[in-house]
Amino acid sequence: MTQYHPLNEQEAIAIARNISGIFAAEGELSCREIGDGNLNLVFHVSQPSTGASVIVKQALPYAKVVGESWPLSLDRARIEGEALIIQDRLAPGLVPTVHQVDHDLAFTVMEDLSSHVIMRQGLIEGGVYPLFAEHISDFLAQTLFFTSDLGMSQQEKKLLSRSFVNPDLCKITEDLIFDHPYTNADTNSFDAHLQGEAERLWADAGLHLEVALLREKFLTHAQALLHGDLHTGSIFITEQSTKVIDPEFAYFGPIGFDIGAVIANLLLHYAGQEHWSADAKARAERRRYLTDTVRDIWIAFDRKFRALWQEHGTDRIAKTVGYEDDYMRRLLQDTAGFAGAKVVRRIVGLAHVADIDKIPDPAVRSKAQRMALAIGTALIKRNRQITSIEQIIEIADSVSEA
Ligand code: SR1
Ligand code: MG
Repeated sequence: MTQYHPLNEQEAIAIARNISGIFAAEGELSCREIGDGNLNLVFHVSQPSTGASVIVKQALPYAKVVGESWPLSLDRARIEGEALIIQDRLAPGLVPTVHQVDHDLAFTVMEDLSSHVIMRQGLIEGGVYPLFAEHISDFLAQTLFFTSDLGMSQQEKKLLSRSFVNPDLCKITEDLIFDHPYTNADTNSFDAHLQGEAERLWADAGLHLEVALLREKFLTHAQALLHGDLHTGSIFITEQSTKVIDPEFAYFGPIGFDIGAVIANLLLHYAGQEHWSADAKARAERRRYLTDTVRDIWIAFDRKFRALWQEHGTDRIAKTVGYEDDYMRRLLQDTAGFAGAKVVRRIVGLAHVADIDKIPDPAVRSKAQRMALAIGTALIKRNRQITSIEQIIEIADSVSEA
């Protein structure tokens, strides 16, 4: 057994060299630590003479974004590796190939996706991804249906869920998404001009009731194996290809949490158009592209999930007339509520998004932040009344046109 320690670049090279079938035996390897996320080390190991490369991702025993005062279990590296293997089986081609998982050193060696761009950055640069809705709805429908009680043996699901008990990472979500934004917490971080908006969030009892109900679902509703952190920074993309990465927050939770994460990040980018679009016409077109994508994702997800249910549904009682429609209505409502919570946390909570924070002009940034907060709080407050994806889009459009 190797004692855990943070890897250095030479050790990452030695690990990568051991993976068979990637690098030529002769030929130097070079390595750069490229991790820019909140939690992990990420080494890019490449062989200039052949162009071959892999990623060695290692968990640190604390949250990198905060420091050693916030310890985190290394078990998340095992969870990430095992989630990727399940997702690859259920949604082939939509996650990176895993070459090796090491539990002692808490690293995963995986396919290098440098030919892709992180979707958040791609969107900021004006990228259009015509296959994204098709790909991400495949990923969501396949991974969520086949790990739910609808699509797998209910006994096997209970046994599988033991491998995805993820208390430290769930605690991050419980605090940073479902608690801290709604109180004057030390972890919160927001521009001074948002003080009044933040105080209104902290005082809004009706909003808190909806957040409490969503939080209860996150805590108790073990519906399917979630990715758990499916924002646009967890997606590598090109016009032809989509790869979902980083499922270290994976656990058995409510399906709408994953769908809501994707939609929330498209809506954050929608709010960011105050800056990223050149003029009013371009802004309206870009926003239309984003809301079309939101619509396409839900409609394709709904169709694919229902088709899987019809073809692979495991039991008789789940085929009771009316149950499928009721289930899908509740998924859409959860999607709206979780999307709202994920928008709000990115404006006033600990971890923000470049779509908003990289807006240089404070007045424009403030407008985008207020818009995001208005969209997020409306989605949270109205989630239990939502019956159609059009209502989610109308909320965003009515805020941006106000
Ligand atoms: C302390 S970690 C902050 C955030 O980064 C991750 O990507 C998750 O979204 C988490 O909430
Ligand atoms: Mg991540």
